[in-house]
Amino acid sequence: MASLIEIKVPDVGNVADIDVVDVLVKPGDEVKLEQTLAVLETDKASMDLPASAAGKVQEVFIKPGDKVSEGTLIATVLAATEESGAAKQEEAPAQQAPVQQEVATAPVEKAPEPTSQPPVAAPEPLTETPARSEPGKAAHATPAVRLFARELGVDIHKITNGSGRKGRILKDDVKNFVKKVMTEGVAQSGTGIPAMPSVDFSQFGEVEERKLSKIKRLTGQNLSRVWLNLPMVTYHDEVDITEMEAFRNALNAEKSKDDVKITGLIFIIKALIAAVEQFPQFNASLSADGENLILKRYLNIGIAVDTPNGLVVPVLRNVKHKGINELSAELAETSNRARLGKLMPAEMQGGCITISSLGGIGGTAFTPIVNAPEVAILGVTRAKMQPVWNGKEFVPRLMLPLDLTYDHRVIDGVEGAKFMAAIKQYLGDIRRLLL
Ligand code: CAO
Repeated sequence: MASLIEIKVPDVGNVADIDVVDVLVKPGDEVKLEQTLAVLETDKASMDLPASAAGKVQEVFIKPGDKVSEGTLIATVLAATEESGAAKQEEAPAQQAPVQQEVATAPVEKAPEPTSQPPVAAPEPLTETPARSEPGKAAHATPAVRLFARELGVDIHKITNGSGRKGRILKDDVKNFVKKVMTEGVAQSGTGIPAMPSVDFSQFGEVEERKLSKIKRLTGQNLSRVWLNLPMVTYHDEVDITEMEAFRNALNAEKSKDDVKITGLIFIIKALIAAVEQFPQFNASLSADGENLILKRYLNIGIAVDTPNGLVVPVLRNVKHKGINELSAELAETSNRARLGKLMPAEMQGGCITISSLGGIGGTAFTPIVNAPEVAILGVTRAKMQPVWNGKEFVPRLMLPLDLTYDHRVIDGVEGAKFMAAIKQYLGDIRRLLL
């Protein structure tokens, strides 16, 4: 006996119009449970939509380029009924809704948390949304121009006067529309920053144009907004982690081959927790009117993770009472899922302060951008052995460079320096974490 299962986009919070970037199955394909049916992309992550039932695909209702929301029908699957467990399904025709509330656990991004400090008046969104498009009324433009507009996120229906024959919308009209919106938006923000000119690089040599991933595009927009809105200062220092490293190596030596190894980052997380408890203004956000500081009694730490689709920031929750091993296991598991694009939206929300570690790669210093509405971010680059003067002689010590960027509206320079000094104390002598 077989039953027809409708696979729909599950509860995705408040996010609508999620891009479908790839559809990996077609009618007639046999799919296994949890096999990826489609890849969705939101502003922070590219995510797989897994099959919540095994069987033969009957119909696929989406294609790349579509936009989906919670409840959108993805596909129907004819599944062999099993007697046990969640796989047991009711037989029903595909049209009969809802046949079966198959809740695929697709990690789809929720709307970003409301920020406590709204950005300056942003340019009017360029993105085409079904709500704004005039149903049934096609814009007067060739498919190539429509594609060009879509790539720039422009709602072609908003371009009213095409400069082509009989008002046809041309590529230049799309470019001019973008320029106009950007310039007006910047003017509204009061920054007066002129738009970057568009350059035809092909006049200098061969070029290839590659589309940025959605995460990169939206991360870029967010970073620019933070950069323009927050007066940020980055304070650099370095800390002697020779003893900490000896302890870390000793701990790792006790571990078996299959255990998660402890990286230095875990000690940095512990030191950051202790420092935040000492300086609660670092676990705060400005209220929307900029008049009050919202101090948080909970502490969640965001960790910037590099993934093939771009930067994501999963959040380690309620870290105050978590130990080194627990944090290590959680970080390894979370960053692994981040790289596979399998993070749930909620896992990237609610951070209080972020760490961006480039230490596994190198560097001597950098200036990370605050993950607003948080007020500070700690950057880490590569520790290296250095000759350090101890009053009598130079001795080899392992020195770790740290970079603290903070929102200067909330954190004073002295507070920043004291906060860094506390982190240094904890990392320099980790016994202090017990105090
Ligand atoms: N100094 C010296 N060595 C370091 C180090 C440091 N500061 N930090 C990490 N390492 C070493 C680790 O000990 C590990 O060594 P072994 O392979 O010998 O065990 C190696 O580098 C790789 O570490 P890792 O990167 O896998 O692990 P981590 O816990 O240090 O970091 C994570 C985890 C998820 C933060 C990291 O993998 C990552 O994605 N970093 C990129 C973050 C990013 O993109 N930041 C930029 C954002 S823009 O502001």
